[in-house]
Amino acid sequence: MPRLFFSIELPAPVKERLLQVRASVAGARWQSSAQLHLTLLFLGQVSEGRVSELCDAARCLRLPPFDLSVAGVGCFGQPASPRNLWVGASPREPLVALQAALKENLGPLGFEFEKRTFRPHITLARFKKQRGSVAGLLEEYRDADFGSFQVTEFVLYQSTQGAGGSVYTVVERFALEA
Ligand code: 2AM
Repeated sequence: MPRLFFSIELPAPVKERLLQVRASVAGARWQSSAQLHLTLLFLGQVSEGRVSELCDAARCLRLPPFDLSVAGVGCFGQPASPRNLWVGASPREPLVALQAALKENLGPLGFEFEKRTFRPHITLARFKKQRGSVAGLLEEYRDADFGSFQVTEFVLYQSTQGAGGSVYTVVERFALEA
């Protein structure tokens, strides 16, 4: 069964700036350019036979494009022993609205999703058990601006395991149009 999630892709110039945050921190598994993304809604395993239904429902959304600014590095967990180093995205409202609309369309069809509160973020690094401190990076990049762009579409990604970590492939793109 494919492992799926809805996501927003990032433009190359934003990715280039994000890759510059990479530093030598124990246990960090830094995301490659191809892995950098913003998750809108994580679905997990979806049976093959339901993927087209999922895409049909996502295609029905009618939401306008919006501007997104990528700025500010933070972490989940304690800075001295983080689980995840991320960069924020704002404003939150259009992201929350997009996630809510997806849930509203998919819920009645029986799709299940992550119950966690939505905290829009772009993961820069995940950490293994032995974790080094990111306090210095937070200090340096807390207010860093990585650029803005117009979000004109979102994508359904399939996640598979490759030698270099997760490989994300686009299943379908969905245009945002008012
Ligand atoms: P993360 O970057 O904070 O780990 C693919 O795994 C994407 O889905 C990642 O961006 C991941 O967020 C997100 N995601 C959300 N919920 C998840 C879950 N329960 N398991 C794995 N990934 C999840």
